[in-house]
Amino acid sequence: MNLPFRYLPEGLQDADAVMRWCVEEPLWQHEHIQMFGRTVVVPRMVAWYGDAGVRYRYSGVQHCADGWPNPLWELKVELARLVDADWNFVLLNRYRDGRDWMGWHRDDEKAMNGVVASVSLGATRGFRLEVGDERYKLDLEHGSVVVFDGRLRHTLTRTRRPVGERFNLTFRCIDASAGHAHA
Ligand SMILES: O=C(O)CCC(=O)C(=O)O
Repeated sequence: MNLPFRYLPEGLQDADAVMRWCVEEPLWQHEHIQMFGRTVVVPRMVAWYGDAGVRYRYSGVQHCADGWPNPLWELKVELARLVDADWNFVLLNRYRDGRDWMGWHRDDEKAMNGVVASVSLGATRGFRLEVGDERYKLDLEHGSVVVFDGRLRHTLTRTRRPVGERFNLTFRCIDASAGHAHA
């Protein structure tokens, strides 16, 4: 069967070390975005890195990258070997517990090339991907990588189950020449 994603359950060599880094180092932010004409605080925390000067704009907010700290650079190199692709930006999401989530959406900004390599660290959480009438459900485990076309509708679901913290790192390729990628 031809699936619209590739799931590598134990894709990463040193998931524990990257997770420790995620707890300690990034400057995690509460993000405010525009939705249906209103400003809302997103139910998770975010951070981002990438090639210096690369800008990724979504939901009315500009995100400008300023380089790759280790271990993210090493992780990017590892992923490029696993999946035959390369990225110039990574968006980090921190889901503090089961109440943090991400609603159905598409990452279909003009500047974004479709292929996303999405790394999961920490608690297992439910991910859904929709292609036409089909819905696919994946439980994303610690140290896993899922590769998919970010332009497909997808969501990270909420849960009432007591779950620990989870980090998600989506490696993306932003086209710097697409007009609206720059401020
Ligand atoms: O946390 C996840 O696994 C999903 C993240 C996501 O959908 C996104 O960053 O666009």
